[in-house]
Amino acid sequence: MSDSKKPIFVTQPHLPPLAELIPLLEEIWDSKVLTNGGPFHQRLEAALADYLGVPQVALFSNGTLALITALQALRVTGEVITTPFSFVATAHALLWHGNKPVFADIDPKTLNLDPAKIETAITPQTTAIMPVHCYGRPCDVAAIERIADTYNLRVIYDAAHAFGVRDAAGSVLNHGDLSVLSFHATKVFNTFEGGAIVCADAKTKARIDQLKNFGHAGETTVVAPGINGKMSEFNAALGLLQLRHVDEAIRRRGEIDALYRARLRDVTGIHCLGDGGEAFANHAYFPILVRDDYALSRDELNQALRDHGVMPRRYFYPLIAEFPMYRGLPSAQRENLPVAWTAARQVLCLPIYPDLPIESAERIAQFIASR
Ligand code: T4K
Repeated sequence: MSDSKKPIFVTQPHLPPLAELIPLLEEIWDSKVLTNGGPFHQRLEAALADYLGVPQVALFSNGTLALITALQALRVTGEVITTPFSFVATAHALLWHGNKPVFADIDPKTLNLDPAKIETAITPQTTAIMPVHCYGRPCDVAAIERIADTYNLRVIYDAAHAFGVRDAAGSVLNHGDLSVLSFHATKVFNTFEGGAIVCADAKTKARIDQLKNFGHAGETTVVAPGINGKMSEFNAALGLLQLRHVDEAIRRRGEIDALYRARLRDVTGIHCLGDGGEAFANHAYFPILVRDDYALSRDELNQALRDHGVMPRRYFYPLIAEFPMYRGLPSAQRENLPVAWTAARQVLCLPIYPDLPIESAERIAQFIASR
C-alpha cells in the first residue's frame, strides 16, 4: 500500500529542516552550557507556557520521570485510582513511587476513566486519581473534579497524549492538581525524548524543579530524595524549533483524521472514536474499533495491513491490568474491567502523522472498507 518498499508506521516524527537547528546548536557550542536549567531550557518553558495557555511548565527528560515526580511533589501515598487502558508507564509510575494502583473501568464512548467507576473504587486508603486523556481526548474533567472535591483526593492527569488540546475553558492541561506531558519522538510535539509537568503556581514549580534536580535547594542543601529528571539544552533547543512547526503539523494530522473518518463512516463493523467535531483536538492517534460484524477480526485486519506494508498498532493491548506485575490485584480482574477488556481486543490505531501522504491514508481506508 506504500508506493515505496518502506513500511508505513503508526506514526513518524515530523522533523524541521536541519538548517534551522544549526544556529541553535552553535549557541550551545558557544555557551558550553549543556544542561541544568540553561538558557534553552528556560526559553522553552516560557514558550510552552505561552503556547499551551498554562501558568507554569517544568521540563523533564521524559514523561515517565515527570509522572513519578508529580506523585512525589504532591506527596501521594496509598492507593491511586487509574485506568487499565493506557501505556504501561502510567501504572509503572505508581509502582515506582510506592503507590498501589487500583484499576477502574473506562467509558465505552471515550475509552477514558468512567467517573462512576472511579467513585466505587474509592477506599479509606485512596489518596489520588491518575486519569489519562487517552489519545488526547479529554476526560470528563468536571465529574472527576467533583469526585476529588467530595473525597478530598489529588488529581494528576497523565496528559502524555494531550499536547495543545483545549476544551471550552481553555487548555485541558489546567484541570486537576498537575498534568504531565510526554515529548517522546512518537508524540504530536517531540523533543526526541522529553516531558513536562504543568502546574498552577510558581511555588509548586519551584518544588518540582528541586525534585527533578536530586532534591537540591541550593549548592549545599538537599531537601528531598529527588531524581535526575532534567531536560538537556539540546532537547530544549529541539523543542523550540519544533514549536515553530507544530500548528502546521496538527493541521496536517487533522486532514488525515477527516479523510479516515469520511471513508470509514459507513463501513459495517468499523467504529471511529470521537465524532471529528472536537474543536481543539490534536489528532495524536486515529483509533478504530473493529467490532464483531466486520469481515475480519481485529487481529486479522492488523495482520492483513502488515502484509501490505502498513503497521498499525494495538494501543492499548494487552491492558496494563493483564501484565504480570498487575494481574494479581483484585481491581485487575476481568470482571472489574469489562469495557476496557473489550476495547483492548477491538482497538487498532491507524497511521497518522504530518508527513503521511494523503493518498496513502486514502489507500489504507479503501483497503479497510473493501474487505
Ligand atoms: N503515559 C502515556 C499515556 C503514554 O502514552 C506514554 C508514552 C507515557 C506516559 C510515557 O511517556 P515517555 O516516558 O515515553 O515520555 C511508544 C513510546 O515509546 C511511548 O513514549 C508512548 N507513550 C507509547 C504510546 O508509544 P512503542 O513501544 O509503541 O514505540 P515504538 O518504538 O514501537 O514506536 C512506534 C512507531 O513509531 C514505530 O513503529 C516507528 C515510529 N517511530 C518510533 C520512534 C521511537 C519513529 O518513526 N521514530 C522513532 O524515533 O512506545
